[in-house]
Amino acid sequence: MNIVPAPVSVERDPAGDFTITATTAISAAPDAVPVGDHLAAVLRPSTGFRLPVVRDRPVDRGILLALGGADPRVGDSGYQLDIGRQAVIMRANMPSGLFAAVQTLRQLLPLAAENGGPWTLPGVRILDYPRFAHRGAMLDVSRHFFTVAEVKRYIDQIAQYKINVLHLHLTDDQGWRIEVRSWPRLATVGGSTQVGGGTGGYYTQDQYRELVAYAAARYITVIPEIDVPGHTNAALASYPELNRDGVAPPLFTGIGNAVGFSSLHTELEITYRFLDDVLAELAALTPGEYLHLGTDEAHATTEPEYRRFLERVLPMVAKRGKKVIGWHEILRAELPESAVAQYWGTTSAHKEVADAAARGHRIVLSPANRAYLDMKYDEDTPVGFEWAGFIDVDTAYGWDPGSYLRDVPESAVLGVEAPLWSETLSAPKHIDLMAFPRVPAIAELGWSPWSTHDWEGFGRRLAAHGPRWEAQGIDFHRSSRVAWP
Ligand code: NGO
Repeated sequence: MNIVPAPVSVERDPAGDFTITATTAISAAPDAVPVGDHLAAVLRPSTGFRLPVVRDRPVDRGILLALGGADPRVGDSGYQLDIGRQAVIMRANMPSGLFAAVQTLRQLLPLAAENGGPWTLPGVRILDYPRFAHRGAMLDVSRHFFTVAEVKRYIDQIAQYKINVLHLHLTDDQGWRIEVRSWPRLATVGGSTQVGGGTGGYYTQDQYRELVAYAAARYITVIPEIDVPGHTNAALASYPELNRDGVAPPLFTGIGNAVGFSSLHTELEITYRFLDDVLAELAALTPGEYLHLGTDEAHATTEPEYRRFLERVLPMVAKRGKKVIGWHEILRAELPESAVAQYWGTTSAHKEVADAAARGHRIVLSPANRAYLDMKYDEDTPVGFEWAGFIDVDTAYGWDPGSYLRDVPESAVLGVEAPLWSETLSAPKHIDLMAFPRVPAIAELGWSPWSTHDWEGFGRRLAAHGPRWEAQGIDFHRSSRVAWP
């Protein structure tokens, strides 16, 4: 069995194989009907079977989605999956757990099930739940814009690996990608281009809501990022009044070595009116608990300015009932304990981050030399950067989030996240290439118990996913570290 991420425990029962047939039905607890529908939607096109979803009715030979009655260890996100000759039974405490069970079930079907038959599932008893609460993927839609359909496609890809957070990097120097009704030029001007020029794009609030709902239906929470005070050229270019001299700089379509060149003006009062408006609209679009403020590489802001800026902006998030997350530079400011720092450094010791963990802050780990999906695999990778080194899939997989940063204990680690920055990524096929097979590696670090960690075994399981990705049209990187079939 080639389940990724590896489950907590799997017991095989060779006598218990279950075959999905034309008469198989799916019976779901009332609150689990949407998950039952999702399962049916995955299975129907390939099997051609009807697979009716019934509400909580006993079915003769069928697939059962039950809420409650699971081993207490499964918590909110885990599940039990029992496959026997007569039935497939999934049990969880919450629908999100059943959704995770469905992802496992999907991987247990023979590959033929992505385009043929027969549809036999191996007899198993699986108990499974995540190691970390936050298992994220970040997509930079600012440097290059990705359409709603393209982001949905990525959501579908990552959902299969039990990722539960999609962090959208919505603003940067090269583009502002979310409609803000009180400051409309942000999107219409700031979103009108991208790296290399071209038309860029932005999400209307309705489109953005649609993305959030699409993710939520897959138990993925969207964390929106408005990157401030640096990385703000697109905003400054949209509104002259945000600039000290009242003159808007030109739109920026480069990549440039001048990272961090732009900054909101921390001494201008309009800066704070602007951000209060933006964050009000963003909070209203966000069912999740976090708003991401970026806060990285504010090289054009002095230390006291940076601190005073955040002192003014942090309450704007809090008063809307949201918590703040920022890249780890945010720790330079005075923060509420609920603030989360996202570590993107390249060393395995970081004093400010360790001190923050000791003060009670939770940390999301995105070490750039392990988890950055925009790093090349090797010198032949056609897109990407190499400033944090080459990251082949064994490197992406080969670290323990629970002990990676010195003096950051596992209890302080909220989870892991794989950022995909898009300076060099102009097409969905580039997302495929950079995310696969590394996203499954980071997903496994976030989900699976450390006791399952084993590069050989992971590489073997991963290899079996290659043909599945092919069947799904994912143009993945055939890393030489993996013996693809
Ligand atoms: C850095 C920088 C981003 C770049 C990225 C490229 C962070 C947090 N800030 O990561 O603006 O896009 O590297 O790898």
